[in-house]
Amino acid sequence: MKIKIYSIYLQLSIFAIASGACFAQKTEKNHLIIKPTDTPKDIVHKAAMLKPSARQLRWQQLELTCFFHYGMNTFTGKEWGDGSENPQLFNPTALDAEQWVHTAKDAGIKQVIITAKHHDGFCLWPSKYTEHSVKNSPWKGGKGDVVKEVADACKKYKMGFGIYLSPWDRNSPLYGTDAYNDYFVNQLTELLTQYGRVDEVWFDGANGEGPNGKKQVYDFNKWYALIRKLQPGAVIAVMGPDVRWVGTESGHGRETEWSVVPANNLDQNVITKDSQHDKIFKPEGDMRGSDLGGRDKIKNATGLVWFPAETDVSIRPGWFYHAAEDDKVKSPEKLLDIYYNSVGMNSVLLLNIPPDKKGLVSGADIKALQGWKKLRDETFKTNLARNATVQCVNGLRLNTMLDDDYQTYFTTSGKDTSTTITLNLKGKKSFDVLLLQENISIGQRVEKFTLECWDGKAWVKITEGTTIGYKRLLRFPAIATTKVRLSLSARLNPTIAAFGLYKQP
Ligand code: FUL
Repeated sequence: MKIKIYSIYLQLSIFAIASGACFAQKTEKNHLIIKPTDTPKDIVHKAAMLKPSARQLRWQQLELTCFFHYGMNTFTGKEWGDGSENPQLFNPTALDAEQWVHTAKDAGIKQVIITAKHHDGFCLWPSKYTEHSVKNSPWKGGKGDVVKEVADACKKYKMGFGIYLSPWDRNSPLYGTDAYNDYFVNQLTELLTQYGRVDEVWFDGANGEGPNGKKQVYDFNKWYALIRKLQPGAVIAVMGPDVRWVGTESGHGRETEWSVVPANNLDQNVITKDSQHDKIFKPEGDMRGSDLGGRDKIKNATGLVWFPAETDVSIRPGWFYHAAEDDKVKSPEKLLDIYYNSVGMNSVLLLNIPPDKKGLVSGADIKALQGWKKLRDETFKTNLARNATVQCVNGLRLNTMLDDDYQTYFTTSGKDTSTTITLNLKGKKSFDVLLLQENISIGQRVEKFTLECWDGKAWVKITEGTTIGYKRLLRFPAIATTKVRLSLSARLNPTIAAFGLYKQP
């Protein structure tokens, strides 16, 4: 199963490499063209100037989002249904979407995504366009709508709301024909118009053959244009232009995570039929390598795009609930490790929490989520650098990196791209976590950083890293010191919106 699931992502990467089309709004220029006359230095400068679109910035700041994988598979015990399942099998006895959303909120999660339709084609809302849905199930006498219940719960608890609509549909007789693209547009339209604001639309890359033996050719451009028209604030992931799959399902992102990556074939002359303002480009190159946007990767690019990473992982071994996996729910410590390796590596975490057959998030998952939240809260409650005295010969607005305002930030004067910032901690402080944030609304710039401490005689290295981006967290053996210094080198004047030192419980 794992290999199969993995293969979807492989198809996804190939899509991104070979045929990914992308839209960007004129007013939100999150992409640019490299001119043939641009030198490597010009390209680095351009990369440092690129900014996320408003929808990308909003999404990045969520940090924690979750999936609810729910549907026919919950009742059949499968991970992938083949579409022949009887709708009568879908029969939760105590479905409570408020419990799902509330559980997520209590864990610090800011946005949820419901699997409105998985690969088996079974719709969790009463779609007009198919009989394969909740309307033909015994649940609520066929009058129920899971998508609505989740959307309403999100409104009640002020949570972001997103939909997963599987392009691969193993039930639809139209799959494999042009008519399927219209069917898909109709379903997407229902989801984008009947449930209020949608904040994220999630497409994966699974692409099988229809009953006619033909592989469906997905009309992604049309779907993107529809989403932009009906829900302009929604980010489109991961077979989409706004959010990139991090490249693993382990919950671990990459150490060097650039949100600006090459977008070759960005052609300003190609105007799509759907919008005068949208342009098409094809993100190219290795979407799963260890560094996608370093100097080496961008030097031969013909275009660049802001295309940030999302790390999706399940709290359980499978994406759907299976009672046999109740004792395999990830521990709070494992979830914490995932947090450091996703959010702490310039990515947004998309943690899957699959509700059970009754229609509830099970006790084991709730316990793990609560334990995870407690560990994070205990660690991040006190920034031990908060009252430090900051010194820097070429720095501006030194103290803004210690306040709680992400908008205010430290930067360097003139054209300085590197700097050293010394923080006098006012007494000996013991810590084992470093937090750094760049103000990405200005761009992503830092390429290398080192944290050192004063041992009374000399500066001693504590930790180091490459990219920072929206957030970088590093753990190391506890250090007790009165003074630290942070050295940075960047593509352009670095920005530091937050600097923190913390002690794990
Ligand atoms: C994959 C699917 O095949 C899995 O079932 C799951 O939905 C995962 C998030 O995406 O492509």
